Amino acid sequence: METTPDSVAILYQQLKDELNQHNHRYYVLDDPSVPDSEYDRQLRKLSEIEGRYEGLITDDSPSQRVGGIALESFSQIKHAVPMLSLDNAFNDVELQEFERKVKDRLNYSTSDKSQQIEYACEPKLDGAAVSLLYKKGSLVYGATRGDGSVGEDITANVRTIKSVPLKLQGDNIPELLEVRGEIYLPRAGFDRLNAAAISAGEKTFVNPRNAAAGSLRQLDSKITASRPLEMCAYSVGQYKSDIKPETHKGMLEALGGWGFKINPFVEALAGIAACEDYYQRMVEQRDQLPYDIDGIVYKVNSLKLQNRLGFVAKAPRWAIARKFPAQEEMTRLLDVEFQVGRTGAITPVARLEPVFVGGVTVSNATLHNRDEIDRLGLRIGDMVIIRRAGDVIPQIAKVVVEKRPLEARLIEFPIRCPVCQSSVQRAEGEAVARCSGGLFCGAQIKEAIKHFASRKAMDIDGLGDKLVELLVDKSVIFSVADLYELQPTQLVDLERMAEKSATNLIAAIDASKETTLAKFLYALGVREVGEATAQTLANNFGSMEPITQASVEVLLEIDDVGPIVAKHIVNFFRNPDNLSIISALREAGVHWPDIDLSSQASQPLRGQTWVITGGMETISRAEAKDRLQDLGAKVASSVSAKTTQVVAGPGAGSKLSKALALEIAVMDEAQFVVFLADQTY
Ligand code: JCF
Repeated sequence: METTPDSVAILYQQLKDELNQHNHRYYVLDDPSVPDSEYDRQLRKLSEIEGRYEGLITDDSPSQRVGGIALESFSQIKHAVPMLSLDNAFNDVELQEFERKVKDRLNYSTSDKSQQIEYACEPKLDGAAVSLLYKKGSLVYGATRGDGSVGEDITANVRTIKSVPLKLQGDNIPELLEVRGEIYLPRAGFDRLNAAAISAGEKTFVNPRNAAAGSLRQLDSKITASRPLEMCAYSVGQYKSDIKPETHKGMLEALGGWGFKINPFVEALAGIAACEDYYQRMVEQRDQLPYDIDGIVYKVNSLKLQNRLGFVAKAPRWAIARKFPAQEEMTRLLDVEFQVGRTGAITPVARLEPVFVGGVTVSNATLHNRDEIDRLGLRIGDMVIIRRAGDVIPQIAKVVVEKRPLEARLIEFPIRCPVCQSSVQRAEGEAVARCSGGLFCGAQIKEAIKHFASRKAMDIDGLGDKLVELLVDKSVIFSVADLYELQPTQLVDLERMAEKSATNLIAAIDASKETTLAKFLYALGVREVGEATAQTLANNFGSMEPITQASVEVLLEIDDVGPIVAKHIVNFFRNPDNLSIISALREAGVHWPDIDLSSQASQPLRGQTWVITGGMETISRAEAKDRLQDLGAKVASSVSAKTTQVVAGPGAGSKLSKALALEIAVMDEAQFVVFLADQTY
């Protein structure tokens, strides 16, 4: 054996200390200070050193224990069958290595293709492992993994999780069944939990796994009950039953039959090449899944073969986890820049040292607003944990305070707009700061024009974002109205613009003059007025003038228009600059057919307010609402003196009583269906 140089011994001790520190933060406190990828790297480095200098290994090495320590505040449960962990493969070569070892041990030929091993493949959920014991079909206890041989009794907590059966269902219920599985928090639940934590001014969780583990460790099970946790079963510990499935997949199917949630992507595939293909397929699906997965688990499917293979230390020889690219990585915050949006909203954007995370290279992350910066306690120069999961934009999940450099700088939020120097204002109770420059601000002009030209608005083909920026930067145009005055020569003078594209663009701008009231309204970019609201406004008012003059009260009469939108609409049309842009556009020839409200014979219910209550058996509520709106009625959710007609389905309650008290006409579902059939379109 090699002797250990002093430098290696020092490095080894440092690594051990650091890893033990990470372990404590991660397993005991549920508050990791570095991403898993960093932890994995350090652990691999440690294993490498231990592989080379065996004499160094001590009992306190993180490699000598898998998992965390059982907390004393919960009582302990000894696992009769140890809870195993999984060895990792980080690439195809390591996966092939795994298969070679399996075949070697089973005396299978590595060249004869007829001697294929069948593997059960499944996504590896990123949550917290649990063991659930059932006697004669009833849940006896639930335990965490702990260190694999002793865990914590979290029975009260697991009982609150809806996907954990309290009593097994189906046939052939085993006398004794210990189910192993993963408790996890779907991404949507995680986002909700963190949003609630932010509004309560509390600390957020870094990722769904920490949130799940933290939720399970609550001494008050009411807190656990309030968290949208789920449980998915993936294997079996103790087992006493007359029926014995022969494969892992068969066992999972039996578990499914007894009422456990089983991952729908489980497949049994022959040979490691098919497993690599499965990995590729799941990598492609990963972002679309509603929960985080951090890899694929492959298990020798035959339980008899699993038995023959056995396990080493804490991991089975018959299974391996092929890891995905990490969804969290550590990198440095180089700078924070401030972007100005269409409505003047100032968004801080983090410029990062590029880092590969969740399968892509990330060099920017949004910081949402000033509160987010304060909440994170972020400084320029900090090491940060970037999380990118699902289709969403990368987020800064946490600052690694331990790694803050001496020269880290506080982030100064601008008091003047970085583009037009107008003052930045933040309305009472609003998280967003805005540039007060309005259409004086170059950034707001650019965004307004991009929005105006976009497909669902005026649909000006060939007027892309880059061109808009160029036109505004070169002072060729100052507002959307200027688009209609553009001359081909002005465009050709711009770099990169050929004569042909200039002519095409002018033609597209010309074609956009013929539009609809709804599209035009949407194109104006009134705050909070999306496509649907624009359509509603057009249908209700029929033409532009009454919209520009509508009061908040009048607007509130309209279904789907709330007080905030109403205020934005009124403010927009009170602004003389906006009115003069609208006039200029109309003078330039932008036009649309007005909607003749008086002759809307197809809308016999115009001016009426209907309320639907109770269930419906022959028509869905959504469809009933659509039909009524098509007929011109407003569909309200509560009964008042203004209600014209109530439709009461089976089970109608207080709304029906109120309608009867107010002597409002009521029809039942059968009458309603006949009524609809009588309406001719
Ligand atoms: O989804 C998981 N996190 C997962 C973990 C799935 C499995 O089939 C596992 C596991 C840990 C150990 N199987 C073992 C044996």
